Amino acid sequence: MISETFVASNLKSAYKQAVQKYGNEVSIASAKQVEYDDGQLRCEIVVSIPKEIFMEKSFDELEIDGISNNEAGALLEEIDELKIELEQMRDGLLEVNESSSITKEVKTLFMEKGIAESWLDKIFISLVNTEVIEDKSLLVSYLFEEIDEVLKVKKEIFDIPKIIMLVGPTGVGKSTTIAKLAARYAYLLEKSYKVVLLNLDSYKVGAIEQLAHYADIMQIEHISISSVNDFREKLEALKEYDIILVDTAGMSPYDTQKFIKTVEFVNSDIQKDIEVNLVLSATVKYEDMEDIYKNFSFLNLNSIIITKFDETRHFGTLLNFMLLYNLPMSYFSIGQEVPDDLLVANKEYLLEHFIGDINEE
Ligand SMILES: Nc1nc2c(ncn2[C@@H]2O[C@H](COP(=O)(O)OP(=O)(O)OP(=O)(O)O)[C@@H](O)[C@H]2O)c(=O)[nH]1
Ligand SMILES: [Mg+2]
Repeated sequence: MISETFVASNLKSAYKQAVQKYGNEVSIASAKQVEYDDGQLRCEIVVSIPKEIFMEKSFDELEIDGISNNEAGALLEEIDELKIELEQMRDGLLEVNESSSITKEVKTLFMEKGIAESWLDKIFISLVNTEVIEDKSLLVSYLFEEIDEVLKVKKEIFDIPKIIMLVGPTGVGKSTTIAKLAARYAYLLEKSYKVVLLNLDSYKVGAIEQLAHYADIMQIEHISISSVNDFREKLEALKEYDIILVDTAGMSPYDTQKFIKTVEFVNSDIQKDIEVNLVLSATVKYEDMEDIYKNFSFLNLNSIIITKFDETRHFGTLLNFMLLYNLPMSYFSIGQEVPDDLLVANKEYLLEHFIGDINEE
């Protein structure tokens, strides 16, 4: 192992520097706060870098001429041995984590709330031999900070004309959210946008009526689309509109036929890109998450709308989805009322709910 010191204003930034330079395999050997001559407190960490990685990074910047095949072979062999050593050390570190009662307690707490073990392990490994891992509240705050850093929010930008399509599993609240968005863009912002609703949802009895009902109340134009050709023609004819909201049929992640149809719409040859929002209920089941992402990601997802915030107090599964797939969030639906129960997505709201759930322990 090779040691190197990194200095930054806080532990996390110092660790980040080390990771940027040497990758995720570095581990913190020690950490301390030091007062510098300018009166500022800084965090000094000493990281251990596996020899193999240190060599690799150093050699990356060097030109090595005339290295013989034998020498290269020996070097590769040594690297292989180091790799095995490294894996053993990694396992050892995991054991260290497992045996500490604080990490165990915090890990169980977050896992019970839905956060993936692999995600937590990655963080715990980076904290071995630091004070953070020895203090429960420090460790919990560190995890919240990490979550906050990974979550992404999509800014509401009106680069009009704009086509916004909502896709998602059945009954998650796509049509209700479309109605809320229509009201927001047409009436509730400083500027009024010219909005039209399109409905690709022709599979379900009552689906067209539902959206038409909202459209009539809001006096917003509403059009049903029958085919990809029709879609193309209608978009061409609707050029003077600022925002075109497209509702789609709810799809079970296993309904291949509907997927193929929707992919055709998303990829149709039109002038403007479609901004595809996956609508996901905050009550999503852990077992369904992966299938939902795998299947819907074929639709070039741009962002996520989370609905039914009011129907659960447990947000870990949802948060886990965000941490794993890292799509930006655009809006939150927090109830059935049109148009009131809609928020522009913000991390604080989601984190506050998650922290509330954790603190109920
Ligand atoms: N509690 C709660 N209910 C909601 C929310 N958003 C929508 N709903 C309700 O969920 C039900 C289904 O809403 P829809 O908007 O029809 O859902 P959808 O995704 O369009 O459904 P399909 O088109 O059948 O796939 C309705 O009863 C809505 O009032 C929400 O944020 N909270
Ligand atoms: Mg619908």
